[in-house]
Amino acid sequence: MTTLSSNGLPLSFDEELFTPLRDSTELRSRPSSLRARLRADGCLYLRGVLAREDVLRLREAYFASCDPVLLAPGTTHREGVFSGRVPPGLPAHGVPGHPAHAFVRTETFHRFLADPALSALAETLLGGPVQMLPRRILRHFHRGSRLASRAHVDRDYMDRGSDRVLTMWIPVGDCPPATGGLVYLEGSHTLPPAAYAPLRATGDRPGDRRPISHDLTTTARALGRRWMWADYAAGDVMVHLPHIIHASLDTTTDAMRLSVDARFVRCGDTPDPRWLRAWSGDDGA
Ligand SMILES: O=C(O)CCC(=O)C(=O)O
Repeated sequence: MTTLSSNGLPLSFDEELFTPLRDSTELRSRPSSLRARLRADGCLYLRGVLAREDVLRLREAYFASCDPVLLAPGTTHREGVFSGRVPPGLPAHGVPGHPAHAFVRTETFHRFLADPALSALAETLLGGPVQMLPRRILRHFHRGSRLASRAHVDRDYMDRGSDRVLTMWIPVGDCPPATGGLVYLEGSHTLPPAAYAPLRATGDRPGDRRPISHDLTTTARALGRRWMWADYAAGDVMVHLPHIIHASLDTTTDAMRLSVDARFVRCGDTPDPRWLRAWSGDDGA
């Protein structure tokens, strides 16, 4: 049996804790079925929304902007293979001075996210003209860090505006579970928040009301649900609702995990004001 981990805690990759995400790619040409699937599942796994080459070019551009110490000798920026060494003096992820902070402010990044495939998908799902919120996050994980995203719902991080928000999670490179893919707790968008609130007291951040838990095994067992996973490829896009519980796995491969997450609201809806500025790792939102 394979063992994965999240935030350093081992997780058995078995049928008790995991089940594959339903592939909704074929519904893309049927808007009402696609919307119904999103309501039913709380998320959509869509393959090949973006051109693989465009995604890999973004990966290449980001790693080219990093200190070469980070990359294994003899490998390319596009591969993004970790050398095992973090550049000395590297600031915390996404804060000024870290390459991710500069990269989300580049024309290359803006052009990538302006791909009409993304806005067209959001318009189909939200049923009208949309706006992508300016706070777009670039996440970068490497093996050995034992860092991953804790189980959470997006609404707890953006609760000062309309909850008619869609998140798109875009792996920037192939991303099987061992590279640190996103996982979703099945049917959890229908749970009342009171059902998972007690888990916060058992997590590693009991003073923070936003993350639910760093412990994905306990979360799955306490709520009697499995984590839905996929073997993501460059070009795939996940869409999810703000009330579904999700988390990420640790990166244990040599290939580094790079991803972007962006949010859409309907034009005319009031967005959370904290999401109207470019992302910075220290913006507290
Ligand atoms: O990429 C991650 O680890 C977390 C992403 C996430 O939580 C989101 O896109 O809502």
